[in-house]
Amino acid sequence: MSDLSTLREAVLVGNAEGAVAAAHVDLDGGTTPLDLMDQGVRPAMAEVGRRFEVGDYFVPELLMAARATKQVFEIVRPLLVSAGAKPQGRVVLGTVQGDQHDIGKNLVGAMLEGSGFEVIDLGVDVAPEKIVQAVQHTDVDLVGLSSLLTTTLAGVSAALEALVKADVRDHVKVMVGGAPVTDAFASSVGADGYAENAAVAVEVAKRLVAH
Ligand code: B1M
Repeated sequence: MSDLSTLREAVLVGNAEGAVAAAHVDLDGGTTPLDLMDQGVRPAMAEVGRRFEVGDYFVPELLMAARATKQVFEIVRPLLVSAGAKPQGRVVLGTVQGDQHDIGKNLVGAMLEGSGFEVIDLGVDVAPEKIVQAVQHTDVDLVGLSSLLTTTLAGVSAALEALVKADVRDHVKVMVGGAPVTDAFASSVGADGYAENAAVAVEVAKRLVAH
């Protein structure tokens, strides 16, 4: 595996063209698509977040880095999805209400697809009612909720409460994840599983649908 430093640097400065070129070189050099995202892009985005926190970066820099990441993901997604596997189950996936972050959620979705799950992606800023409707109208095995903001952790509990209120909570398993989400938080809101990254999400999803 290459050291991914060119890719990281390109993402960090929001150079989409450079990031795509570096990603091609890294993949040709034997880096796996998942390592490219988790060990190249993700640490770069963490550094983007840190710079934002200390006031060195502002929203435009976040957007440029996100644009670079999305273009890299366009190359990676087909590689993850075409991995193929036996059918595992159907997942409804979404970023919770009030939250626009979707890079991690999309990566989790692509990994699940690559592992044989059918993924119904409800997108970002998903209202609890929309999740309930998806569970009521489709034969769903698992609901996956992503939250990237401490302020939208409330959206995770709201979604779980809505499933209970609509009397469909027992029909599905619920997996949660995202930067501020922890195992303890997942248990406290009554989720069935927590995953800290996309690779773990696949393992947790498989375990949950097997029961
Ligand atoms: Co935002 N943002 N952002 N942002 N942003 C964070 C999250 C932040 C930590 C940055 C910081 O201050 N250090 C901070 C949150 C602080 C907090 O709540 N504690 C923050 C903030 C404050 C904000 C705004 C409020 C900024 C503002 O406007 N003043 C605003 C909110 C908008 C909103 O959502 N309402 C905002 C906006 C944005 C952009 C739109 C500019 C952009 C998002 C673009 C997009 O997603 N389309 C953006 C970005 C890019 C970031 C950072 C820099 C990078 C996020 C990312 O894509 N990471 C982020 C800093 C950081 O994360 N360190 C930050 C890469 C991705 C691969 O990792 O998303 O963690 P991640 O996903 C991982 C795991 O978490 C896990 O697996 C994934 C893959 O391994 N996972 C799951 C995720 N979902 C899962 C679901 C699962 C299982 C695992 O099961 C279902």
